[in-house]
Amino acid sequence: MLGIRPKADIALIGLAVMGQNLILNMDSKGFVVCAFNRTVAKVDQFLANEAKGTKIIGAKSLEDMVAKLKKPRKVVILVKAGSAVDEFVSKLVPLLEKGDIIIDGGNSQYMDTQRWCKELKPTGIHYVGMGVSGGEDGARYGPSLMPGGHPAAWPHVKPIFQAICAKANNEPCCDWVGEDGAGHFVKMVHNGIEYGDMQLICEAYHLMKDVLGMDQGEMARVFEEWNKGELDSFLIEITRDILNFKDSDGKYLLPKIRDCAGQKGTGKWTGISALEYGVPVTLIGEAVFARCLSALKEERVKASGVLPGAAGKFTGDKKAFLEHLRKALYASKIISYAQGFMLLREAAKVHQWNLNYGSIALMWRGGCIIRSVFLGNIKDAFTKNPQLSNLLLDPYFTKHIGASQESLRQVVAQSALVGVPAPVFGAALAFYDGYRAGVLPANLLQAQRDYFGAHTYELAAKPGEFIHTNWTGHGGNVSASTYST
Ligand code: 2AM
Repeated sequence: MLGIRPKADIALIGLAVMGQNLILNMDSKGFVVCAFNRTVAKVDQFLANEAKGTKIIGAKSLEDMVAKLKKPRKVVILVKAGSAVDEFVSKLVPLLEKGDIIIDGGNSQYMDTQRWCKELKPTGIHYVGMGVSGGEDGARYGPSLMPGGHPAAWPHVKPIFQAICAKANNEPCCDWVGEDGAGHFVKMVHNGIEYGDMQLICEAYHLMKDVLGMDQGEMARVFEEWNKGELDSFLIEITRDILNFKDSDGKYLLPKIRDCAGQKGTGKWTGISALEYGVPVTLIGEAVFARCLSALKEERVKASGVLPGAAGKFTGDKKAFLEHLRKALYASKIISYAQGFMLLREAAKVHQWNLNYGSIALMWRGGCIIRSVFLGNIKDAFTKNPQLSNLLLDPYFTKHIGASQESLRQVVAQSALVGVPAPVFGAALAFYDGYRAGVLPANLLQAQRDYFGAHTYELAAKPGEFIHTNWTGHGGNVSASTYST
């Protein structure tokens, strides 16, 4: 390689559509990108087709790629999460030197990113785990980028990532998230919230269709209206378009689609984290389970002919109910995001990540699937008060949940009476009433635990002092300090 002056600003490994589009995006912003892929033939194909006429260069091997990079070298890996990332990082490390930067832009689990950060620390090679959201279009024209890892990497990659990311009110939807796995953790929670938002919209559609008997054109017009107000968001907008979409036979496509949801696992991982950190992220959990239930198509069809439903029919005012539905969706969104930020806060505490919640809201404000006007209000709330313990307690959101919670009750009650499932609306309301309850029935729960397992309890008047009662007269007076069920 002697005599060849390295000219690439950054390299990207992984020429699937996201990788190709990110490269084209970086190229369009003036950066010289070197492309590489496991199946090397794809590099030439890419250069001859999508990348034709650009400044993009290709590499024939990892060594070739590294030689073409300016220092400190920056390498983005965008391949299948898991072993493919591990393989590339392992191969790259011996080729790189202190100060070089590896950025994993795939959907890796945050624990994998934590592991690599720890492992590479002694080498001086900086590791970054970066959440990328926005799909193919986002990658090409402006994704939401959530980088975290070794902070020393940030000044070097910042100019590139903030140039290619989405902008919201001229501010970049990309900022440094935090240490080790923070970027991928935030991306995971983003995806979980996406599950919740989508399921809420699906439940609203279900209620419009089966409670109000609306046709698709009518529903599309309602979503069109909703998109002009507080609910203004990418997901509401595409729902309107999906409802309006007609197949080649001139009929609506949506009713022809099998009602079985798929999933790739990021919602599930948010749920697992919620359980692990003990944070009641009920809405996302219920959204994941709603997908699981939808997948039981054959069983559901069989049960539909056997199990009786509700006797009730909707007799109320359609227009009023639609307004309840809009407000219920808004209230549930506030609750869902409050839960998501609760999870971020707890994980940050455990891992000592210094998260900036306002900046996370801004990263999600544009470019990604959950982008919405609403996230601008969340950003404002955390900017005003970075120590805000819960979004529901921010004056703006307290006021708005106050104005919409009655509607959420109407929707949950009505759906129960007519037998149309609305599990995520229900989860939102149950959390809300639980969170605002000064007293919960956990006194009985503690008594039960102490009754059968001598797990002890505290008296309300003496918190912190654990005592045991001999409830039956024939049990012992010894409490169980290690036994736990
Ligand atoms: P490929 O084109 O050689 O299959 C999305 O699948 C991207 O991840 C592609 O660039 C693909 O490379 C890459 N990829 C998938 N599995 C891989 C593995 N086990 N090792 C390396 N790259 C992999």
